Amino acid sequence: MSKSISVRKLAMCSLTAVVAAAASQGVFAHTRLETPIVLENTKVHNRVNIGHGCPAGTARKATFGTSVVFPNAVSYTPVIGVDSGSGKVYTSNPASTYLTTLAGIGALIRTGGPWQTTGIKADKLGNLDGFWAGGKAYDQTISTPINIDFYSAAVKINPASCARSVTFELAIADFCDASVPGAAAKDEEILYWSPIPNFTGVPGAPFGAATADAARNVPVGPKYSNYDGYADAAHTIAGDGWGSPATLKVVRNTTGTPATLTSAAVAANPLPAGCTGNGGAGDDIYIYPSAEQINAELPIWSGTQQNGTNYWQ
Ligand SMILES: [Cu+2]
Repeated sequence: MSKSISVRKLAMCSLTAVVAAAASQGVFAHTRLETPIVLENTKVHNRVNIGHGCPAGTARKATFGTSVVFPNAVSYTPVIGVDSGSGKVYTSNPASTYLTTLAGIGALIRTGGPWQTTGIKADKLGNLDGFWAGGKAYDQTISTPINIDFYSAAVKINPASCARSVTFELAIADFCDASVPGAAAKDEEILYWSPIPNFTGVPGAPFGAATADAARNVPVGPKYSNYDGYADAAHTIAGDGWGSPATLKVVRNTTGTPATLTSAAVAANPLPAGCTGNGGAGDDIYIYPSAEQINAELPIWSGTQQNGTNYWQ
């Protein structure tokens, strides 16, 4: 008797835990990478996880597709921030100052995953800059995240730099209604996880909506890209979408990695002498895709190099 009660009680607790987990996913899980922090020079089977659909409120609208862009520093000039311990500061140094992997950061894996219709995005040189996927509406009111598989590249940090990490800021558009043009879309139609480089010294900053208010933490100013996602000021939820991009942080392997039974040793990439950032631990570097790249590559084309039929812009 007591045994059956305790089993029943256990089942109830489990159910409560599941419901609580589902609820917190709806509130807290944004569109983010499954593995957002990786070691340098390490290719990772990664995923874009779409945690919830479009607003308003808790009755999120179903997600129909996504468009994902990684910064490219070969065909475009990204905006770069350096944090040496007191916040990001703009630098006009080229990305090659900090990285030797300048493009080709995200390569779609054709898993036959949640969306059968997919495409890759590349620059004119064929560097992989991202991908899109869509074609079926997934109600995420209660259900699990939607996962899009891709490889994040083995990114190398320039040994001569003082970078201890390099973080790529992604531009992502999640579609709940892809029939609406980007410039006119409200949050309930397209949710933009937009990288907005609002920090010290960025030319043209601060960027933001003309209808900004302090409660939503949206600064006043001009747009950054055409896909900032503040067309619908009323529906912008703090922390959701605007200025809340998914990120891929690459950590410098300063110690090296010993050999294991299944892997070879990896040599250390120590900081050079004389690095002063963060008390000598090195600088944190942030790479934002240029507005030019977002405007060119976030739209969806049938061709891989922004050519062929335009499906959405
Ligand atoms: Cu969210």
